[in-house]
Amino acid sequence: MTTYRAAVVTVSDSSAAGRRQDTSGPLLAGLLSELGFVVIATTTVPDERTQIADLLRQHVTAGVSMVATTGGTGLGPRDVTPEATRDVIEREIPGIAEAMRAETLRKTPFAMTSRQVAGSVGRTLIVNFPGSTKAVEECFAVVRPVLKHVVDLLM
Ligand code: MTE
Ligand code: CU1
Repeated sequence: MTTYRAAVVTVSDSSAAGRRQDTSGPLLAGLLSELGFVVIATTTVPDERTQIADLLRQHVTAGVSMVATTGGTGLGPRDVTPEATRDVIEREIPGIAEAMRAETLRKTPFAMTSRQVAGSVGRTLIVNFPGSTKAVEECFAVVRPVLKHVVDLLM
């Protein structure tokens, strides 16, 4: 039987500095566990493009099936998660991000402000989620039915 391993990365200056409790990372880890992924790491990194990209590459090298990030997808001057993700992925999978935005736009017009991307590098899928727990819940519900199949396609 295939073991699906995942890593969760919370991108947030305040959480990385310990000024703010990270709730979205643990939520994402819980949702992935429920789906059958073994979550090997839940880490926090500041909104720094090179640090985010380095951490993503570490997880890719460790051979996880999926890296889920939360935060840093918006329009703030320090929001660089999409750029860091593009630094690492080989192939973008626009449909995954488009589906999350389009489907959750029915719940909030602010969904259009998230620049989240998804893509693959080698056998690893990377998916950006917005920062709030509400957004993580809503967006995860959209991709939940396809995640394992997407990961299978990369193997
Ligand atoms: N997407 C969904 N589905 N639900 C939400 O509540 N919040 C939006 C957006 N995407 C939201 C969402 C808001 S208010 C912001 S500012 C952006 O995600 C970016 O969030 P981030 O910079 O924390 O990633
Ligand atoms: Cu916002």
